[in-house]
Amino acid sequence: MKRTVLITGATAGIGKACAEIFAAHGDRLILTGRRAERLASLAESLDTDVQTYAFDVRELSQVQAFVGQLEDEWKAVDILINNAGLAVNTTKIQEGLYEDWDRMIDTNVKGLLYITREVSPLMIARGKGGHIINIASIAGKQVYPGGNVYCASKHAVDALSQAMRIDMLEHHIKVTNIAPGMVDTEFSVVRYKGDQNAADNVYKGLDPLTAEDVADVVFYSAGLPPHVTINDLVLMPTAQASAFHVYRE
Ligand code: NDP
Ligand code: 8X3
Repeated sequence: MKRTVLITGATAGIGKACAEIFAAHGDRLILTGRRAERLASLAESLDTDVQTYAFDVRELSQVQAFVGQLEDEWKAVDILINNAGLAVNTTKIQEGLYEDWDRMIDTNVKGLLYITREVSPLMIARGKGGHIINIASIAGKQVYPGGNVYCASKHAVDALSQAMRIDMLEHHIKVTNIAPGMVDTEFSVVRYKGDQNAADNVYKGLDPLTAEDVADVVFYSAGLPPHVTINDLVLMPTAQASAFHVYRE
């Protein structure tokens, strides 16, 4: 049966790959992100029912307006993939830029909370359970040099996944925390503020995960029987053993 899947951050990387794999299996999609033109061309390329909404997850009023606009039949969200997120910069705390910190905390923590706060009551009201999949990170398990505020924001996601699982237990809502290591997406270009060279260096000499690799795991997690939940899953490129151990040729 077709499921309704809401994906944040579907304009690029992991979110886009998730849209593609769920669509290929016949699920219908609500796709969000800030770049409207990317959402439109993605929707155009997918052979399934798609609704797109361009807004900024950092803005509570925009999140509420988005959920308010959903037609009743689209309010029946089965799976919420909280994926929108970013890292900005690798400066030390004593040299950090407040605007970088705000972008990370407002997007990765508050944005994820706003979406979850607005969407989870829709799941609960239906009384049919549901599934929230949070895209966390190895940065939510370990703190590495230059990671500081990004790592803190992803540790918060890890904690919020645990909290959601407790709070929504009685409503049969699954909560899956997915923690990838290095994935070659636009992530590093964003982190290094458009410096493609710096971004390329992150993945130099190793075979990183692709967005599709992560999407495969998300899709698998979403397909388990109702009584089975993956609570927490760390996935890495084989060349990465931890946030600190990477083997480069
Ligand atoms: P990308 O930069 O390729 O994609 C990020 C997505 O998030 C884009 O669709 C972007 O859309 C969206 N986004 C960012 N800020 C906002 C915002 N304020 N409002 C709405 N949407 C927003 O990176 P990834 O695909 O790699 O990242 C996806 C998630 O995976 C993030 O949470 C990231 O932290 C996590 N992750 C990434 C890893 C990696 O190595 N790449 C490893 C572990 C976790 P738009 O700009 O159009 O708004
Ligand atoms: C992104 C992966 O290792 O840069 O979350 O933190 S890492």
